[in-house]
Amino acid sequence: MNEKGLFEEEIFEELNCFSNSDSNFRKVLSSMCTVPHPIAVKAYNQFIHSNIGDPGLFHGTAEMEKHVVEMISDILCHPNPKDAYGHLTSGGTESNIEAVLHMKNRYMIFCGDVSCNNNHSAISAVPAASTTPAASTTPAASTIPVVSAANKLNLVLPKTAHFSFEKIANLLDIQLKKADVDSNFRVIPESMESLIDENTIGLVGIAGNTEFGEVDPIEQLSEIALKYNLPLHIDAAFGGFVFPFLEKPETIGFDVFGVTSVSIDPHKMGLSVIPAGVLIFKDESFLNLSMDKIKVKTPYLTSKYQSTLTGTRSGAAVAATYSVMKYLGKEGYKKNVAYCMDLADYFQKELQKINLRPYLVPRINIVAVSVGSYEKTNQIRSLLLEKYGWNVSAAKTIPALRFVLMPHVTKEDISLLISDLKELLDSEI
Ligand code: 0PR
Repeated sequence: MNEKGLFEEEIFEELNCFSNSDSNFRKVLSSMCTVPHPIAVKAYNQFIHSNIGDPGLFHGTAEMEKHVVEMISDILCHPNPKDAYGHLTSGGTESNIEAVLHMKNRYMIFCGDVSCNNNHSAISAVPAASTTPAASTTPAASTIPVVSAANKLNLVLPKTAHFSFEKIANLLDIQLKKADVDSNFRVIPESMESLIDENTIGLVGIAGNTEFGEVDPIEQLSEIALKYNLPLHIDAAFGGFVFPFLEKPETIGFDVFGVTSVSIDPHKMGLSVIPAGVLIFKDESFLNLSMDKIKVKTPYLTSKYQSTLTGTRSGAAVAATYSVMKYLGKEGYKKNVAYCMDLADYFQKELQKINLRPYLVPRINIVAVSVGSYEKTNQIRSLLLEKYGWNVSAAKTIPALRFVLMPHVTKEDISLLISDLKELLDSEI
């Protein structure tokens, strides 16, 4: 570190150099993030000092966080948004970690884990199955045996789940049981059900999978979750701000009875700043006992307890998310999604002109295109960047280029990209 401080001009000269090497999203079709909305940036700056990890110092921001949770619960069709329980996180990874942590805790409590120092009975840890239409098919808690040390606890999820779940498996020492997907990359419910055993802590469905943007059959997953009395977490990190705003909106949230939690990222299609994720539970009662395991006393803070995974949390991200949601309203998000879907449509038409077509009819603004083997796909991906400056990604499930049509992309960009892609394909690399 330099001994003496630099002048502001010197620092900003350096910063300009750094930022010149960063992308400004021009020619970027690989990212699920975009340029944040100016309103979000303005609000972010106003609340730059705010830490909702210490809510007593930032009552206003804490109040705003409640509103954000309520607005998002509304988007996710919660029958009573005020009953939803949630908070802002740094993004999809943290939200998924915390959702699965609660599943694991719930299971351990359910099985009478000795380390659990609460006074409630194990049966009360089960979500309110007695109020569900499927209550009669719910197995009694006592029929689920205590996990043996030899068998790891497991999470049942689609093969297409985001890599954040690999981190979760490592962190929480659980096994991932990956269910097969159909030709549209939607999970096959029977495959999910066949993987459930006495060590299963919960199920995951995806609304907008990372590679193809597809959505799993959430209603069927819900039926399975209710049948086995398991929590069902929906990873809507990307799709949460897309599916509800499509011309024909898709059900991905709490109007499906068995859904117990959802992760949804304002810093992706929500047009907020990074880092802004949200984790929402249907209601707090589901968490009661698990929360006791996570909750820590915070004697020197303004609140008595903290039950979030992280301590210090960005109040600025709360303000940014609150502001952009208020500013755009549902109408604004519908326009944003319509713009991206129009790009996806245009992209398909342009692809046809060079004899390519999407692997699937895109459900949302993610398009996968086959151009040959894995090797050829990677070669084209690299050349698109090296020769023309295009950032695109490659799928891993199948050999295909993957394009994310975010709001910063234009039709002019697409035409140019297609002509560069044609030149590469014609050059017989
Ligand atoms: N769940 C799903 C379905 C996701 O697609 C992602 C991220 C996550 C969870 C994790 O979210 P965070 O990265 O916010 O923790 N998907 C993007 C991806 O892996 C994240 C991303 C975004 C990567 C922008 C690069 C980038 O430029 O592609």
